[in-house]
Amino acid sequence: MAISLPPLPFDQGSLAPYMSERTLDFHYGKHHKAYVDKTNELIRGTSYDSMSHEEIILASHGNTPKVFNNSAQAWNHTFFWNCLSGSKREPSVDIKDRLSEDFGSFDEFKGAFTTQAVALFGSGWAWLVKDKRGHLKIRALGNAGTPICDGEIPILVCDVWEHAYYLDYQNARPKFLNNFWNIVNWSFVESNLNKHSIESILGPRESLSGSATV
Ligand code: MN3
Repeated sequence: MAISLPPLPFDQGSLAPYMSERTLDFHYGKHHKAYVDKTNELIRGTSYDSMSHEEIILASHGNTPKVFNNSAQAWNHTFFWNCLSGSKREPSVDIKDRLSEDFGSFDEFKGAFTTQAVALFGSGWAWLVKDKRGHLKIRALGNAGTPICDGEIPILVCDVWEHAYYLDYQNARPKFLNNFWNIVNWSFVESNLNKHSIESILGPRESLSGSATV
């Protein structure tokens, strides 16, 4: 079935000044939309057409690069928007404790995530994931890389493709990362910590009723 471009889960002006309305106009309205449209164009009339969005990603991985790149980029962007919020709420004590268990402290987690996001060469995504043993890890994945292909639960992501920050920060990725922490949706992060499969991560906005469990 066709994949969808879900509405942004926040008001488009609410992330300013950390992420401008103009950046979202392009990033969501043009880049994300293009990945969705291209995926639907590529899967029409193929065996991918009957799959859920996650099944398309898993089945095309290593087999059909164009389908994988576009469908994974579409999925990653939907996940990314869910990671953002204009409410500027602090992370809960529970999240801080959980991150401290695997990273030493909350600040050490933020530092390690920022370092890997800044160090990723070229385009890609910095992820906080829960691995198969339940440990939290940071993974910097190039291009359309997505942890669901490795059976890991995505917890938080930052898009470090240059299109994510160029209008607001030009080439200053470290500055974008520092400001990213002001717009993280910690409620979404916390809900992901309790997930054991990718099925319910994006909620009803995406059709996740398929059998793409990990
Ligand atoms: Mn992007």
